[in-house]
Formats: sequence, structure tokens, C-alpha cells
Amino acid sequence: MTSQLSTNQLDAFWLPFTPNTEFKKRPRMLARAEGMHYFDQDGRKVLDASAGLWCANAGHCRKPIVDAIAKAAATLDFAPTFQFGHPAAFEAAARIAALAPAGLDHVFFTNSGSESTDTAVKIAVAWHRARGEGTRTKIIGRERGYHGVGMAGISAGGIGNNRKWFGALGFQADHLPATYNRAEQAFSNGQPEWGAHLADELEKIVALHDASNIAAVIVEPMAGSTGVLPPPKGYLEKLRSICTKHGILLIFDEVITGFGRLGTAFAAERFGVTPDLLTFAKGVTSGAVPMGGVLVDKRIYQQFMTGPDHAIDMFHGYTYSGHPIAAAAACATLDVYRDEGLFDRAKNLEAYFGEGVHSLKGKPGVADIRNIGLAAAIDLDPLDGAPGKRGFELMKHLFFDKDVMCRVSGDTLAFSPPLIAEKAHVDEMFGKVAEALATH
Ligand code: PXG
Repeated sequence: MTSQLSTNQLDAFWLPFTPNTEFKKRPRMLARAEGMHYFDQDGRKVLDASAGLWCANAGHCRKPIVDAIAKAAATLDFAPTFQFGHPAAFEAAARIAALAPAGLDHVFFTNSGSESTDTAVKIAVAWHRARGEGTRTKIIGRERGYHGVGMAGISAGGIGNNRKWFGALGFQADHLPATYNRAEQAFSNGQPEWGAHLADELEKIVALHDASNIAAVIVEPMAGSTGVLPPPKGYLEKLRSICTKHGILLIFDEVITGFGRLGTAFAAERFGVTPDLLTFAKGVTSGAVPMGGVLVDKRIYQQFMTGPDHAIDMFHGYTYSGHPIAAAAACATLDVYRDEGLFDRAKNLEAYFGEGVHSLKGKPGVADIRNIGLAAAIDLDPLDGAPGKRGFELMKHLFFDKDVMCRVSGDTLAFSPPLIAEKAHVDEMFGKVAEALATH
């Protein structure tokens, strides 16, 4: 194993979404991974309570996935998918479409969640234009929404810091209110009872801009990055019906909720609401190779298929769309999900995981707890005058002193273990959080 890197060697890499100077003073270095665990450079074993960044749903370095990647790399390292193709990309697309709700029959591949947002929004705008409704260009997102960092993602996204630094944003956008309200929903387990009416705000937005100017509404069925906000009961159903009424496309961003996080292949299935476009990434390869994509309703796809034989139907795509190694990793990952019944496993562990996290209610500094599927968040009371500090210090303490890795966003800790988690892992992660809360 490599020895510790010197300060000089740490200098070049500018880490994303990280306070770099602080990180480089005492790096949280991950050198190896296996199943539910990371190992640092000294071999210290750390429980992965966040599936990496919500992606390693099958657990780490799973042999069937590793073998498929090695085989693909040795067989077909790269093949273009502009005007050419290769078998694994078609197999992956068909298998992903087979997991999705009926009608979402086509897959446009990307390499990340951010590219998936750009792609979905561009398909939505182009589809309206192809049908002679070219004024439908505006995107409606939601406060506290995260759709990655591409131009469509930060336009539709609802996180101030991700937007304010970047001047004129790419797409014109407006925003629904966030679905979270602590006074009404504190410590709810699963979908909150309160909040369906917040979907009616879409009617006001439509009245303001007019439906003829709106291309799509994009929401995470469960907002992940801003702290696990499950949709209020009835909320997604209302959004669906208002979108349909006004001819607005509904996009679900399932980058986090896809591939079993909520106990079903996609959240659309769990909530019984089918969008017109559905973005995914992360869990599609269990994080092992970058890959993302957009599932597209068949009527949208068909609209693009009406031109002459020699003409490109959609002026969009990435060099690595459907990359052979990513496609092979996706197929192997889907095998693991199926063979080990991991989506059902998540469903079966949900109640235990929920009890575990809610057992932290009443611990020092705990302001709220939310959970659904194998995702949970704990809001902490911020320290006076230093928002985010308590969460950050707690995350570091858990990593260095308690051997648990979790995500932090401001003063919110988030937990989303690989779907192979055992009850003992749940006990360990929340037991150690309880100890940590006592001292922070
Ligand atoms: N949509 C959603 C819903 C996401 O959660 C993206 C799009 C963007 O994906 P890429 O692959 O471009 O990063 C995401 C990414 C966190 C965290 O701590 C979440 C994400 C990424 C990094 C950290 O919650 N989600």
C-alpha cells in the first residue's frame, strides 16, 4: 500500500465541493474498498454509511462487476456510438428500460448525473419544438433541488451557493417551493402526511409564465443532497396531473433514488407515478465506472424518428455515451442486483434502518430526523454564528475516531449504506453516531 503522501503531492488536485486547504492538512484518504468498507492507507477499516456518494449500491469491488470491467477493457476498450454501436450498450439500455415503468422504453446514455440533467432538459425543449411548440423553453425546478452542476442542473437546481457564483445561468427557470417544513413534519418516518398542497404552487407558476412557455418540471422524487426530503403523501401524484393538464413534461431525477435506494428499481415504481423522462447515474454501475442516462417515454422518442434516413434525429451526445466498459459494468451490476435481490433487501431492511436512525431523537443537538428506503438524514442545531461547523466536525470525528464514513451537507448528516448492509452495520453506524453526538 502507498505510504502517506507529502504536502507537495497533495497540492495539484483541486477537490470538488471540498474545503481544500483544510482537507490537505489532514486528508481523509481512502485507499481500498471491499463490500461495506473502505480502508485507509494504513489499513484502517471504515464502515461506508453512504455507499461512497450514494452510488455503490451493490457494495464495493464486487467480483462479478470487477471481472466484467476487466474483460471489457481487454476486449473492446472504446467504440464510438455516434453512427456506430457495440453490443453491450444495447444490452444495458434494454435491461435498464426493462426495470423502468412501462412506457419509459428508450435510454440516452451520458456519463454522469449532471450530463443526464442537461440531456433530459434538452430532449424536453427539442421535443416541444419538434411538435411546433418552440416557445416551451422554461424549466421549473424546486427549492432545495439538486440536479448536478451542468448548466441545466444549476438553472433548475434550488441550492443558492451552486447558482450565485455563476452569473447568467443556462436555461430560464422558476422554482416550486421545497416540500420540507419542520414545524409540520419533524421526525416523520417515511412520507410526511403534510405538504401535498405544495404541488398546487405549480398552478401559480403556470399562471405567471403561461404553459406555452414551459417545457418541463424537474424534481427529485426524494430530494437527496439537501438532506433526504421524502415527498409528502399525494404530492408527486398532484405534480403529475398538473403537468399532464398543461402539456408540461415531468422529469424525475432518480440519480440517487434509482437502482434500489428506496426498495424498488426506481422511485417512480414505489410512488406509483410515472414521469415522461427519468434521469439516472450512480447506482447503474454501483459507482464502479462513470455512467448516467435518461430514460425516455416512447412517444417522445418516436417524435424524433420521423426524419429522412440520412439525417441525425437529435443533435446531442457525448464521446463516451454508452462506453463499452461502463456498459459492461452496468450489465454486471444489474446481474448482482437481480441475483442477490438487493432492491427487496433494501425494502426489507427499511423499517429496521428507520428505527435505528429515529432512536437518535432526543440526543444532544438533534433537530430533526427523516428517512425513507435506505436513506436517512439527521439535522443538527447549528453552532452559534458558525453554520455548518457542527456537521463538518461531526463528520470528521466519525471518520477519524469512529471508523464510519457518512455525508455531510451543512449541519445535516446523511446515511445511505450499500444495499448489502446487514442489521449489524445499521447498529454500528447509528450506535457510533449516538456516541459521537454525546461529545459534539
Ligand atoms: N442529480 C441528483 C439528484 C444528484 O444527487 C446529480 C444529479 C449529479 O450527478 P453527478 O454524477 O454529475 O455528480 C446528483 C449528484 C451528496 C452528493 O452528498 C450528492 C451528489 C453528488 C455528490 C454529493 O449528497 N449527487
